[in-house]
Amino acid sequence: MASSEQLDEWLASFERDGYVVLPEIIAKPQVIALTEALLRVEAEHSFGYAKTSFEGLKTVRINNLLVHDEVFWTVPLQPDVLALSERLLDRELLLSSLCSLTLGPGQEAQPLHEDTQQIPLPRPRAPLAVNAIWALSDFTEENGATHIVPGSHKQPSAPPYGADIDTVQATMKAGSIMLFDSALWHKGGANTTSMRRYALSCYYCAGWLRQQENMQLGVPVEVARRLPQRLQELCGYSIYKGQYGHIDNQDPITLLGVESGRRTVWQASDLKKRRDAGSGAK
Ligand SMILES: O=C(O)CCC(=O)C(=O)O
Repeated sequence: MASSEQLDEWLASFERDGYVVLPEIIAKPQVIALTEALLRVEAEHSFGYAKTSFEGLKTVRINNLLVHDEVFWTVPLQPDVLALSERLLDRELLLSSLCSLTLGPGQEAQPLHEDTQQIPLPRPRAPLAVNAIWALSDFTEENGATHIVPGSHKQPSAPPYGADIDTVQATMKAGSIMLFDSALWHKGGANTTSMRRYALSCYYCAGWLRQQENMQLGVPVEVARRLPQRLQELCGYSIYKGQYGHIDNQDPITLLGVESGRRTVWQASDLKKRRDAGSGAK
């Protein structure tokens, strides 16, 4: 885990530029294990190319990765990325989506966009979501390293969709992670090589925002029961600020067998009242 000085430095870059690259923070054996799992899942389920130009007609995207292999459970829990995301979104953040981005040879550049442009809130704004792009291959200009417009998270609007404007490419070594504000203007690059570009997108959102993938139904309950508790919370088995997401006043994590979940805000305020009255009586 990075030092708190290092985390502060990464956070300052993120806030200034809208992104930060964490160079080679994932060890090689983990990069290999993740890539091998992607290949195995792709073959087992005969996943083919995506069907839309946005997702990439020569790109294999495997969604809902948590259900496919336990090795993917480590991704949303990566300590440095999770610590930064918690500082940006608060500790009650959610995992919004977890998917692969395998750019095949001949994949064209994606249309320029930002990831929360459908959310009807004024810009510029505090981060609503942050995307962690995990490079499982070296990201090069030729194989489609993500294009970004540094500082564009501070623009008063999303980019004109697909606009042809100047960008820089986030080239990085395999094992590096680029974390960026969902409001940053960006796009996947074109892959002009004969090799695939392997990557993951681990996308977190504020705890009050709807997740991009429906994790409570998409991850079957028998899988959800086996996840580490922090990952269960990230999937939405949690109550935001003790108010949003409860089931009959219970923290949904209790449905997964965790004995005591968090109190609702209403239960907590009565408890405080009783405690204050009790201490006043002493
Ligand atoms: O593949 C990439 O580098 C970026 C993909 C992306 O931005 C997206 O699908 O929203």
